[in-house]
Amino acid sequence: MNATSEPEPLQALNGLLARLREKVSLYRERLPEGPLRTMEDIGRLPFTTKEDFRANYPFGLFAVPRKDVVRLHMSSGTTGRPVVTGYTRHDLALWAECMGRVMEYAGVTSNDVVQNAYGYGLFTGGMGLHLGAEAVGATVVPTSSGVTQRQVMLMRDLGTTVLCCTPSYALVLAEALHASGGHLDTRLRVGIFGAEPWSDGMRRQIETRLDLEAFDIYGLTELGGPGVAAECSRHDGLHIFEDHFYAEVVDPDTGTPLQEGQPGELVLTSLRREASPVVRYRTRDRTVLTSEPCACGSPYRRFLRVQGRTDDMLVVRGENVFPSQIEELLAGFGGFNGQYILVIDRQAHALDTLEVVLEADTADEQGLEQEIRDRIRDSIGLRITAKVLRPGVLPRSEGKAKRVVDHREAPGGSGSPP
Ligand code: DLL
Repeated sequence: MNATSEPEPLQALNGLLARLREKVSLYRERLPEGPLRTMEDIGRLPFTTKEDFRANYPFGLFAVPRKDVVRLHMSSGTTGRPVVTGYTRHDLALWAECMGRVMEYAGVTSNDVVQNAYGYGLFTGGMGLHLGAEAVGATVVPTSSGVTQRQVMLMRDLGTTVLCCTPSYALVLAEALHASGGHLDTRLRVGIFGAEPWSDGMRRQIETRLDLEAFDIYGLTELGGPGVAAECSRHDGLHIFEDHFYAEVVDPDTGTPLQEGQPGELVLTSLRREASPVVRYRTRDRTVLTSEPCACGSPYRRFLRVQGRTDDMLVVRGENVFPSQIEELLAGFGGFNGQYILVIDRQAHALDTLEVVLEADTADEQGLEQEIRDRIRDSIGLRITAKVLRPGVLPRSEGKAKRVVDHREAPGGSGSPP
């Protein structure tokens, strides 16, 4: 696991800044003159935000002429214009290199059959994982997401050994596998899961139900998709591929760079991308950086599992909580099958309420509801109500799960604004 070391990060960064000043008007206006002397000087440069992408839609942030762009991907988000990212031929080669590394970290080789159930299309997941599987010479089965019964059939018939998809879809596939045939009877050994927050508790559930070793991978459209960071076999944080991406963690409120070990917002700079490079992109993802050496021997620093996005943090009666913290607690309850939603509401002139709605196989629903209420109050300090449903009732997700239903802002919703 050696870094491909050329060019050195500082040299790459200064080359990037010079290119951006020349080619991209937003950066020409914002970036100071002259090269940086150390990597840490990057903290003096301005941030790039999702709003910058939207304001420059579709090609305003591109650093090469459109004729040199051979691929576009994008993410829609919930509102507004999509975020567009472009790739030159060289960018695709770099992406394949990073994604090949993701596969190597998970121990995937040419002996493997990789079923890629990330969505193919504008989303970066499908094509990204596809590149990685091909880079290590595995046999790729590009199923894309959905058509769950066919996924299950192919998994058995083709002897799939590696499953790639979102963690929430992995749960759906596990359910379908167990429902058809009563026992697992697959050759699965590795799962490569990412694109949404998931707790360690969820990891244990998926690993047990699918009888595989689960690896967390991270990336985002603005940085070219998956392949920014990935877990190794130690499963103790995600190694950042620092020869391609420079990572900082900043205070989400002030933007001040934080020391390693302090939790904050991840900020990323792409060092080598040609078509859509970014400087100091504010991901809004919450994590912690560490340069403690990892037993796997990787030269790359790590960040801990991403808890969630700043915008997904729930603020209920003044308490801050990430859905993944609640998920982690739920995963400890026997009978819980991994399916849940969090419903937030506000009745007129009343405090916010949070109801945890989950599926569980239990004979004592009320007892379980009580236990969950107590556990969440004792661990997170949050008063909630719990509602246990029988398995199979909540909507299933083929991609990124929508875990939070917030009625507080609905016009004329269940509660009128106070
Ligand atoms: O989700 C890229 C990707 C595809 C990553 C396949 C991993 C696997 P976007 O749709 O732009 O891109 O969403 C990016 O998803 O800012 C995080 O909030 C979240 N996210 C991605 N990976 C993880 C992860 C892809 N492992 C946004 N843990 C990011 C937690 C993740 N959140």
